[in-house]
Amino acid sequence: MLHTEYYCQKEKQERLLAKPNQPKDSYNGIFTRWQNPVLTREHIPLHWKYDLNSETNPYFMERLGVNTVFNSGAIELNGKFYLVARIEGNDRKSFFGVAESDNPVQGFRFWDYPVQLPDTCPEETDVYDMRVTQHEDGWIYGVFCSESKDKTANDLSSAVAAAGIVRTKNLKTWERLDNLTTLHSPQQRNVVLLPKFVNGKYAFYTRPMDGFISTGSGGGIGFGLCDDIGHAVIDEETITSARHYHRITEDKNGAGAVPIRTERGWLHIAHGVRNTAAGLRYVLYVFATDLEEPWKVIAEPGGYLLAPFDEERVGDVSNVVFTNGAIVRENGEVYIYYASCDTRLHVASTTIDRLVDYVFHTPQDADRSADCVKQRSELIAKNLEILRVEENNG
Ligand code: BGC
Ligand code: BMA
Repeated sequence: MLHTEYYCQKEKQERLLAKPNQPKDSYNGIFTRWQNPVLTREHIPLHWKYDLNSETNPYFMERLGVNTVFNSGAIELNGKFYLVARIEGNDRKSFFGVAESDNPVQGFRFWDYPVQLPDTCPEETDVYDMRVTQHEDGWIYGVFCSESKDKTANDLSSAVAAAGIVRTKNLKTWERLDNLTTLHSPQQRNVVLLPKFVNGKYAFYTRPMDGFISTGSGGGIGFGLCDDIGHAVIDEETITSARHYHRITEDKNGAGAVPIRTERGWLHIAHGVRNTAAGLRYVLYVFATDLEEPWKVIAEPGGYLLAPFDEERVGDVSNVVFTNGAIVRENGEVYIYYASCDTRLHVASTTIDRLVDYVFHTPQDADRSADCVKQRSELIAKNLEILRVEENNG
């Protein structure tokens, strides 16, 4: 006999999973935010948290609670939408879970078990933020952060971040490959595999950094090639989108979703971080790289694409939006899955055409207040002229 509370909780969850999503009533012409988060801790199957045996769990208590569901890889396969989400237990350890839906903005349901990632690194403490790349070699790759304790440091919270690599054909059985080695950077986070070979090699966007948190001398998002995906080693990392003083990327930046191939170039939805009195602030931004030489930035609008607004601003790690997955449909629709505050996962929708227009026609960062006012005043002057003509005609 199941506890009566099971039925109450189950019904509540079914209502949540069946809830239709609606676009939000905010406009910028670039993308549409959707009202309901697509994944939260309330989406976690009850049998992942409770012991359903009333004898061993008479109070129907959570035995293994889940704290948050957020940063998620994303892929469409055979007309279905899959999110490979970062799930954090009450114990702070993260793991991955696949949630599936017929609809890109609602109805995501976790499979029966979390991802059984092959346990090949005894020193690995935590795994998170998987980017899912459908590669032209026929495999689906997952590249994620593999975090271990830094045994050389006295500081208890000192850690080492590396890029773990797995591959699969069905998101069910995963083969673990060697972690990525970057010869010139001791740590890596936010590594993303490009879906296409470049000069016959596997191409990664990296994020060279000196320490676990600080990117130090790391100038921005890197790019590197490797021959053997089974033992991936990158020698040279070329900086693509760079960090800049007084821009949204001043403190750090990193690749986000798997880059989107368009006729004009690769589109990148990345994150930029600046430091504030209230801590780090994470926003999403966009840049484009050349199709043939994908380490060359060919356009980078000034400012952010998407920043934490309203209820997105508060959570475990406040003032953060982060993406590591987007789905691009054959009809040109784009669904950007972004988490707020390391707590829940949202979706914003747009199209390739809009993103291309955005990336190539949004002004670059003018870098100085005076020049920003000039930039805006030019826009205003042209617009006032248009309005004047319109008024005379009307
Ligand atoms: C956390 C990540 C975070 C990183 C750097 C890790 O321990 O799990 O969410 O990005 O630290 O702050
Ligand atoms: C990072 C990421 C994310 C996280 C963000 C904010 O460095 O790798 O996991 O969303 O910090 O805490």
